[in-house]
Amino acid sequence: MFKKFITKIKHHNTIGVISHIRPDGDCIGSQIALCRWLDNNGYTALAFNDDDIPDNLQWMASYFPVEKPDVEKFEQCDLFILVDGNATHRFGAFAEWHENHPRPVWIIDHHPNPDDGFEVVISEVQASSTCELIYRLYEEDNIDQIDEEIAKALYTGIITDTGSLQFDSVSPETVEITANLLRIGGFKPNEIAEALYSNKTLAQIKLLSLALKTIEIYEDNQVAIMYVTQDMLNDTGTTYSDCEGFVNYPLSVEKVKAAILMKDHGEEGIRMSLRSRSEVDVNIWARELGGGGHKKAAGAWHKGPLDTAINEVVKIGSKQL
Ligand SMILES: [Mn+2]
Repeated sequence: MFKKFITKIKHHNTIGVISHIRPDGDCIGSQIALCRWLDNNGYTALAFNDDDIPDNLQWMASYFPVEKPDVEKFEQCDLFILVDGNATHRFGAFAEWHENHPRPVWIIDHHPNPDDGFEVVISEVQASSTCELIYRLYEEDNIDQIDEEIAKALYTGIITDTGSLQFDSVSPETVEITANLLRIGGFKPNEIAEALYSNKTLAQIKLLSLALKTIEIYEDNQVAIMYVTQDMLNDTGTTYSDCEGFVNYPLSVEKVKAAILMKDHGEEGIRMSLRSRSEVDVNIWARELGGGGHKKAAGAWHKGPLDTAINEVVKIGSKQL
């Protein structure tokens, strides 16, 4: 899968690796593990992300520095690799800069329907995560280059993108790879799980309790919707970044096939996270709303207000029930 990639990259020296806006464990894990591979193999790697790295992933950033976009540093790069996304607009300031500064762009990703125009495309929809793909890069090149830090970064991406190996994107190979990473890295699963999940503040739990009260069921128990408003954030002293994982609660109601978390951003509209645990394809659902993602997890915006958003979004989703 990476044969051409490994050969072709020899023509480059300074490589900018960019992870998508609103970063998650998979994009940061794959970005860091790829930068370490580049570094190990004599390239100069620079890592960029528009947004702050979430608190529960900060520990990973000590393995390789992830910087804010910097035009002067962009200028130094003779190649860019986008990880965990397949449309340039998902990569923030780089997208705008690149319009006027054409340079080759490659992608490594597992989302469906990549945009045209990328010079090298490693796109595997069957892969559980981009980190699973970066593991295969090491496997095809030199697996001995995976050290404890790289193993932890790759493991984290796989765990966070698969709901701790629970989603149907998980193959026997995914589990074998995570086992190998534990063996190579010499760490225990609880070490990463605690860093990722056991760091909730009391304010986050109070916000969760307000959000849980909003769960309503639609379409004969098949769709569950939960929402968070700015008043709830004000009452608990939280921000929307504190809603991580909330959507799993409406999704866990019995018989529910798909769930949506709606975050009311007032004038800006409603930000929606859609999740499925059935044949319902939330990527199709979100695309009809101008968003997108995967079959089982997607996102979109609605102009609001909340009541209208709920009615319209349920109506669109009901076509798949
Ligand atoms: Mn991913």
